[in-house]
Amino acid sequence: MRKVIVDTDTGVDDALALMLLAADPEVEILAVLSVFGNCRGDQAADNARYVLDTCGRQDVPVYRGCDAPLRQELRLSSGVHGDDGFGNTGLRPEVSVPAEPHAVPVLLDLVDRHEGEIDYIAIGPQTNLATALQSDPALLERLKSVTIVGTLGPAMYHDTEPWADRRFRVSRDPNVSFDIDAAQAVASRSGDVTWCGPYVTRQALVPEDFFLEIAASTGHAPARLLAEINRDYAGFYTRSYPQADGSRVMGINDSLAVASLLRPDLVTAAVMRPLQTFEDPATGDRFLAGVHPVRGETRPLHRVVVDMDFDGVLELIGDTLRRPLPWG
Ligand SMILES: [Ca+2]
Repeated sequence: MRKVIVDTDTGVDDALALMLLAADPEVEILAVLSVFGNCRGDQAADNARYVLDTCGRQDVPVYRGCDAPLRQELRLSSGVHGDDGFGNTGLRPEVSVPAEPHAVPVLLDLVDRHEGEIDYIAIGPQTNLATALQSDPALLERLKSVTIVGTLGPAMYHDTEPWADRRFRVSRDPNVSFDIDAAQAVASRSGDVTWCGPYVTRQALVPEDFFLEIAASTGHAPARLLAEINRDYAGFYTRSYPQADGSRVMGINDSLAVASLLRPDLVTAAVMRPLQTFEDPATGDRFLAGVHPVRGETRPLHRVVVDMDFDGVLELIGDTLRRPLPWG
């Protein structure tokens, strides 16, 4: 049984990613930790609670984590996921997640109890992980693995300056840009760390009908929840990525990272890279990117996913959502 901790700013694509983990009989979710990002941190915690309750997984505990970045000003993705992270549907769990105990001490305690056994998956800003690293600088090495949604690039060639390579600026990277100091703190530590960023995740746009059809044909509660919270989110993606046939599409970003953990065979290309921050000369925005190792490289090398079997991921999602409850 795989032991997993999920760190999420629970918006729409996080909900689907959580479902993949909640449905897998080989996964024991030790804890879900909330973080600000797609919505406020307290909303992210309650949204995670709502998703797990909908999946019949009242057994999985949710803890409230960091509500703000380490140093920079708080920003949220409410334009994409709605003010509540759930497309302004106003769905709330029966019981809200309490403010205490805080997610970071819970994380440190779980690592003490399950040294080297935990797969950590961060699908929001990396603030909880960076805060825990302040108490335990070796934390990443004490986890079995860390999978993170974030970072641009990676650099494929020696002769390309980061900013000259379109892979570095193909997309926004909200999880990193919302707390660049946290991203940098995590990137500077050794461990079995995999980054699955927008360069990969934005290639996977799924027709909204895929989810609506499963919800209608199965009537299963998790699929119906997705169909409900997807509406505004699919609207955002369809405006951003207009389709020739006018069909509505949506991103499944966080699910790709979860799929890369649960099904490593679906990762078709990845490279080992040091990560560094750099600045957009036009806007001053800071980014994290996998760059080419230099001779005598001393920075830790992390794995950066380059490509995935998107059809395989979609099959995994379809199989999951069609599986009747109970899950787990
Ligand atoms: Ca997320």
